[in-house]
Amino acid sequence: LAGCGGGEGGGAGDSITVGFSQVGAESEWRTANTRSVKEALAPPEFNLRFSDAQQKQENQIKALRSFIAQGVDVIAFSPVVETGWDTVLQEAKAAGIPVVLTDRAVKVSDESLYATFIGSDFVEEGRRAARWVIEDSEGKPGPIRIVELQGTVGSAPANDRMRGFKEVIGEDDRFVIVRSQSGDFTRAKGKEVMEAFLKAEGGNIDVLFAHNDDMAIGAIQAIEEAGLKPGTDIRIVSIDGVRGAFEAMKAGKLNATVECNPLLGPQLAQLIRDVHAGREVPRRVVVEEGVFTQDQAEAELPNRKY
Ligand code: GYE
Repeated sequence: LAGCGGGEGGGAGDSITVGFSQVGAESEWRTANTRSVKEALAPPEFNLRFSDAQQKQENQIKALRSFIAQGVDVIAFSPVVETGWDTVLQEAKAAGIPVVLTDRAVKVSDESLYATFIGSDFVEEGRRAARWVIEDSEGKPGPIRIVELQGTVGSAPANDRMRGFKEVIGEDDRFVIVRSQSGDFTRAKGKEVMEAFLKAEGGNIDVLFAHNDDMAIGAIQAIEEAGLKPGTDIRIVSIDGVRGAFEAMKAGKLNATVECNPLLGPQLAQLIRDVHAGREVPRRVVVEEGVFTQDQAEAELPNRKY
C-alpha cells in the first residue's frame, strides 16, 4: 500500500516523527509529564520515538544525536541541566531539524538553536514558596531557620526556584537559610539529605523548603524517624502539587505546595504541529498555575489530574 510503512528519514506515512528525550522517571511530576506527552503524541498523527535519559545529560546528548541520524521531523526534549547544549543543537540545526524545548530551559549562546520553549516560570514558583513562608510566619520572632532541599544540580528548576525563593525571603531579615543541598528531585535522596540536616542542626530547624514534593515526602519520613512532627515542628512547603503532596497535606504533614503543571502534552503537540508546518510560534509559552494549602487539600484532591 502506498504511504504505508514507507516514507524516508524514518517517518511513517504522513505522520510527524518526533524524537523526544525525557529527563528520567525521578518524580511523580515526571511520570505524569511522560504520560501526558505520550498521550498527546499518539498515532496516527504522530510517530513518537521516546527516550529516557535517567537524569544524565550524556544520555540525552546521545539520544539527540541518534534522532538526528534517524532524520526525525522534530526533536522535543526536556533538558536535564541548563548548559552544555550548543554543539548538539548546532548539529540539529545543520540537519534542518527544528527543536522544541519542553519543561526545562537551556542557556545557549545562539537563541536560534531552538524554535520555542514551553514550561513553567520556576523563578515565580520559588517566589510563591517564599511568600507562603513569610505569611505563615506572621508574628513569629526571628531567627527563623530554613533548610532547603534543592533539585538536580545545574537544572533550570533548581537554579530558578532557589533564585526566586532567595529574592523574596531575603526581604525579611528574620529568615536564615542554614543548610541547602541537592536531593536530586527524588524521595530517596530527599530523605537522605534531610537526615543529614537533622543530624547537623538537631531540633533547630523551623522551615523546610523542598524544590519538589517528592523530596519533601522523603524528608517527612526522615523527620518522623527523628521523633519530630512534620508540618508542626517543622513547617514544610514544596513545589509541584502532585497527588502525594495533597495526601501529605490532608494528613497534616505538609503545609503547602506550589503548583507546577506537568500536563504539557497537548500544548507541546500543538507547538510541534506548528513548527513542523513552518508556522510562526511564540519563543516562550508559560504554563499557568497556583498555590494550595492544607485547608484546601481535602476539597481539591478529587479535582487533581496528576
Ligand atoms: O518539579 C520535579 C521534576 O522540571 C519542573 O522536575 C520539573 C521538575 C519537577 O523532577 O518534580
